[in-house]
Amino acid sequence: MSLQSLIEGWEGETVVVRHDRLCGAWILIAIHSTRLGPAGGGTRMRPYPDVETALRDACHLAESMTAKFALADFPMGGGKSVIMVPGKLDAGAREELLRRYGRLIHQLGGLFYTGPDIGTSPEDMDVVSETGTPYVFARTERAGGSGGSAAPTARGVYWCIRATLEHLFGDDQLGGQHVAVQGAGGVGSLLIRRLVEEGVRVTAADRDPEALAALEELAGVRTVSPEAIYGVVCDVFSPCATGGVLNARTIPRLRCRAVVGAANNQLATPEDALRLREAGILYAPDYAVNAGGAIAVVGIEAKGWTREQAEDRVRRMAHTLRELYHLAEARGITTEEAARRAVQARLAAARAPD
Ligand code: PPY
Repeated sequence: MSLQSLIEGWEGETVVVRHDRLCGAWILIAIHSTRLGPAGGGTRMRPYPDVETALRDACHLAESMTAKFALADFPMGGGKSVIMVPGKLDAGAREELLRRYGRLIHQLGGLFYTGPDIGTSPEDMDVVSETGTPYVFARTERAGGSGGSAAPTARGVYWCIRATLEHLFGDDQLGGQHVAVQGAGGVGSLLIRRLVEEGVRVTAADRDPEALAALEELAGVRTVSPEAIYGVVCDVFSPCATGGVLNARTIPRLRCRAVVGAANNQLATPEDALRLREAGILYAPDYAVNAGGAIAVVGIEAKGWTREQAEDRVRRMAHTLRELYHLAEARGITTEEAARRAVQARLAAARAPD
């Protein structure tokens, strides 16, 4: 698909495209909606096969950010930035690119606020904010930020897993359940630690052997290959790595009662929500589950929330998820459709931008 047809076919508001001649990177910022507030979304940095694929990813992820903030009733719009890098950059070139990127964010003058995502860290946000301030969130605590979004994201997933167990079994007390976690990176590893601390058995997989090795000292964690994680007999499958993992190939292999995870855009296609329901698997819409990081970070850094206030808001996501489960049952629709309707209602109730 060409850039032209991608942009023409997208329902979002604005796309910012910058080719960085100095290092060959492409910076693609997708602003999906500013109806609820300025657009916010992380910065994903990685290679892609081509610019079209990178832009499609940015647009799709930006749309999820709109849904995430709307569902959490947080006054921000949805955007996402993708920096498509031409392979691995050396540390100096990478920092310079991040500074040029910060300058672009600054020039946008508040249209887009950013933070870390796959391929970028709170330390990177410190560098971006040198030129991009005040539009950069989730910097390190050393630099005056709230210290990253992985921990509140993991806590949000944790509360949503409990709400899901309660919905399925009538009891949210942890102990003895089994959760299969796909991805032991920033969010996945924190989630795994919390779950095993509370007596949950965890089976984990990650493409990076080092990430798995770091879990080996934890009692209660078993590791399997990336392919085997789908077939683990468990209560909850928790995708905490990349998107598109729930699809026609993987769903028939799942042996879980529910899917509750942190990854963005878990469904490969909208039909996969139906496929999950037909398989008898309760799906927690990803953007209902993984909003904790964005909400806590922006709340603390831009709204002056205390950490306790942020934690309250993160816990409230589990309540919203329970409501979605009930709505889906009452209406005979998928949980994804229930979430989509809730998002549409929030957006419709807001004043259209001038
Ligand atoms: C996400 O939740 O996927 C994010 O992009 C996180 C985010 C969003 C806005 C500011 C900081 C982090």
